[in-house]
Amino acid sequence: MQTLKLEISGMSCGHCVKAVDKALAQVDGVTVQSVAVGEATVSVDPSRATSQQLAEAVADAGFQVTATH
Ligand SMILES: [Cu+2]
Repeated sequence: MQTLKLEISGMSCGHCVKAVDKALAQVDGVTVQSVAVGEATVSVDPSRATSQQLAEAVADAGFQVTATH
């Protein structure tokens, strides 16, 4: 498992946190560790999920991943 920290723009409140949490949790191979306004930390199985898939899931929820590290 690999730990990734995502920087996310467009988040402003607890509803955003919940929406991002839900979006990331739905990606196969991802375990959400924590989500706060502007950032999320996840554990990823690199053979099942890519950072691109994480960015797409966040984008589908209406937010934007600005950096992954
Ligand atoms: Cu919000």
